[in-house]
Amino acid sequence: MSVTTRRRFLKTAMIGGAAVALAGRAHAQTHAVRIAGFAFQPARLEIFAGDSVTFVNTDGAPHTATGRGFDTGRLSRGQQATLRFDAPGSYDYICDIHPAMKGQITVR
Ligand SMILES: [Cu+2]
Repeated sequence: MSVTTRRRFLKTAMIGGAAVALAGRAHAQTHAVRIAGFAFQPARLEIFAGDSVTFVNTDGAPHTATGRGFDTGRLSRGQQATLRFDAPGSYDYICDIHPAMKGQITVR
């Protein structure tokens, strides 16, 4: 994608209500999930509570990452959204526009 067509926006959301203290971890990490070829890459991701995930759409088609309690909203090509996961659990998600696209984030 070219610099001129690349649009960015940043969205933050807290998953699971109140922020949780990051026990024993000095730095929360931000992980990347690329949306390409109508698939989430990686489709399964394991993170720690307090970490964030940045979803980046590199497809020409618009996509979302939508799960219980979180939603990137519609991402056009080159757009990204960052969501923070504070509550441990397993989060299945889909693309709201193409529900056959599936992913899972496990929060330890
Ligand atoms: Cu999609």
